[in-house]
Parts: sequence; C-alpha cells; structure tokens
Amino acid sequence: MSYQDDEEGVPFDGNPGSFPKDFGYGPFDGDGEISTLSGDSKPRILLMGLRRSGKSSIQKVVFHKMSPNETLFLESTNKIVKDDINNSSFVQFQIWDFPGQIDFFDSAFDYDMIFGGCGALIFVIDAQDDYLEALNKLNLTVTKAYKINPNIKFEVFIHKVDGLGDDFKMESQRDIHQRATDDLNDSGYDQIHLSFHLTSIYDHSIFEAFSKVVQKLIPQLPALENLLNILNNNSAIEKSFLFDVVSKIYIATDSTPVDMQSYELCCDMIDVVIDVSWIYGVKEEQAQQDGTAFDEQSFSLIKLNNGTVLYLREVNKFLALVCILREDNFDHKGTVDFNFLIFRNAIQQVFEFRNKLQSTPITNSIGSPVVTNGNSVLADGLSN
Ligand SMILES: Nc1nc2c(ncn2[C@@H]2O[C@H](COP(=O)(O)OP(=O)(O)OP(=O)(O)O)[C@@H](O)[C@H]2O)c(=O)[nH]1
Ligand SMILES: [Mg+2]
Repeated sequence: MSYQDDEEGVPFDGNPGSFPKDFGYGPFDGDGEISTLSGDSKPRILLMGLRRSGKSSIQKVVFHKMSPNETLFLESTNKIVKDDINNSSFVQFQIWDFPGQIDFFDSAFDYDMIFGGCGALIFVIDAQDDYLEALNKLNLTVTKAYKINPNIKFEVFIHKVDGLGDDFKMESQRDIHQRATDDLNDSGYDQIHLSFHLTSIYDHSIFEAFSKVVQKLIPQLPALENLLNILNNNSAIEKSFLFDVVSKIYIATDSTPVDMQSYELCCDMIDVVIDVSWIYGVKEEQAQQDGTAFDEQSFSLIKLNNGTVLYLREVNKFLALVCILREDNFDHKGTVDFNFLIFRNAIQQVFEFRNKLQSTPITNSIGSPVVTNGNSVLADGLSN
C-alpha cells in the first residue's frame, strides 16, 4: 500500500493499493501532542456539486461551528478552497471545497492531481431545486474521477431536505438513486458504487452523514466496532459511540442500528459537557493557552426521566465514548467503569499497532520508498 501525494504533478499510477495508509489520526498518545501530517500529505475529501447546492455551508457548519443561519451570508466560492481539518482534532484530513461552476472540460483543471490522492468525493445535490442538471453533473464527475482513481468512495448528499415533507424526502431519494444508477449503467460504469444520504445543516443529519463518510476511510474501523460490541455486551449498554469531540462526528459505533434521536442526544451531551467545562472547569491561563475544555478528567452522567442514562468518558485527548444504557442496568456502575478501562486500553493498543505499522517504510509497487517533495511520507507523517 502506498500513498502518493500528487501536489508536484506526479500522475496517479492507478495502483489500487494507493489509498492512504495513515488516514486520519495523529499517533495515539493519551496526553501528548499529536504529530500533524503536513497539509499536502493529508487524505482528501472533495466537496463537489452545482452552485448554491450548499457545499461551503456544510463545511462551515460541520467543521467550523458556523450556525446554520449564518450560511445565508456565505459568498459563492470562486476557487478551490483547501481546508485542513484542525490539527487539534483526532481526525485529520483535508477538505477541498469546489466552486459550483467548475468546468471539467477546462484543460487548466488537473484531474490527476485532484482525484489522485482523494479518499472520498461528496457530491451535493440541492433537493429543493430541480435536480436533473445536478444528476448530469454527478455522472460526469463520478465517471471522470473513477477513471483516474477507482478507489474513491462516492457519496451523494441529497441536501437541504429540511424544507421537505417525509414522503417527498423518501420519494426524492428513491428517484435520485434510481436515475443516478441508471445513468451510470447506461454509460457503462455499473461497477461504480454510490452511497446516498439525506442531509440538512439545520439538524444533525449532516453530522451523521459526515460520520459515515469519514468512517469508511478509517482502516481500523472493524477493530473499533468490535471493541464497542464487546463493551456493550459485557456492560449491558444499549448503544455506544466513539466521538471525535471537536467535530462531533462519530468515528465508530457498535453494530446495532443508529437511530437519529440517540445520536442527537449524544451530540447534545457533548455540547453540555464542553459548555459546562468551559464555565467551571477551565483555569483562566489554560483557556488562553490552548482553548480546550476537554481533558482526561472529563466525564459526565445524565439521567433522563424515561429511565435512560447517558454516560460519557474521555478516551483520549480527542475522543470520547458516549453510551446509552437503561437505568436498571446502571446499578453495577463499577463493572461498567472497569470494562471501560479495558476498552480504553484496547483502543490504545489498536493505535499503537497502527503506529508500529507506519514505522515500516511505505513502499510503492516496485518496492522503493515513496518520496514526496524530497521527504519520505513516513518521516513527514510521524515527526513530532
Ligand atoms: N434550507 C437549507 N438551506 C441550505 C442548506 N445548506 C445550505 N443552504 C443554503 O444554500 C445557500 C448556498 O449555500 P453555499 O454553501 O454558499 O453553496 P455552495 O454549494 O458553496 O455554492 P458555490 O460556492 O456557489 O458553489 C446558502 O444560502 C445556504 O444558507 C440546508 O441544509 N438547508
Ligand atoms: Mg461555496
């Protein structure tokens, strides 16, 4: 497996193993600093779609805490905006926000560079508008990208569904799904898989959809899910999420289905914990220094009046475990806490293992180390 950064115009070699090995995180290190991948070597998520479909709004709301109403004042994007997702966040990648009017037939557009190191392509369709033009553009974009990099995960956000009734929502999704896959079959690309998500910046659906996109790019996902399943089974937990606290996207959950309400509850709980910590838990000088209200002492227990308990524990600097369990089962809190410690330890091992793998040099198909801008990717990725 190798990851080539194509900033220097090195064409993507079409090697199916070229998905970045080190997607996502800095090395696991309970309280130390994370090493940050240099901007250009981070895996990319592209945001594409017609003008005014809501691309910049999504990026601002999910990763910059912009309130949905403020997006009304966003100006149209006129060049590719590259956004490094916070080095302080556990999940590291770059988001490229494209202008809606980008023209694929423009020869100034360097496809190899753009699609080469890309992990996922999110295509945003405005569901409140006529979507036929968007579907054409989707087809064009996806086929072009696939030819260059068949490993890209294609995600379609059927966006702005806040204005639609439930029936209409389902109907639009069915129709868009049908037409998009038919179009791909007609153009001879039936091997391309598209995933669809109904999203809106006015509720949690956009965070949920982004969580799923990011999860697909995390190689350790099955291990994380498995650990969550084991934790749930042994502690009588109904549902658990592993959250990236800064962005509130969940990087893993157990194998029971996610219902939106539980996810929203957990998101709100993180907000409460961070807000209360800001007020009561942060010393003034600390606030000025690093501006974080989440640390190894962060934990919270909220009892709801329907016999449910929400339980939050810090896993590391960037991750929190949030569980939902029934109050009756919370009698043996000691067991839950003990199991949590084992879980946390296991997560640590997963990332230590990953880091160990990373310290074996990454080689390309002919066995020579991959070199970017004169430095090996590895040295770049692991320097502290
Ligand atoms: N109702 C609703 N409006 C939204 C949603 N997301 C974005 N919008 C609105 O859509 C408009 C366009 O949003 P932008 O984010 O600028 O769209 P864009 O895709 O970046 O547009 P270009 O940069 O021109 O390509 C703004 O007025 C947003 O407030 C949503 O989920 N629901
Ligand atoms: Mg924009």
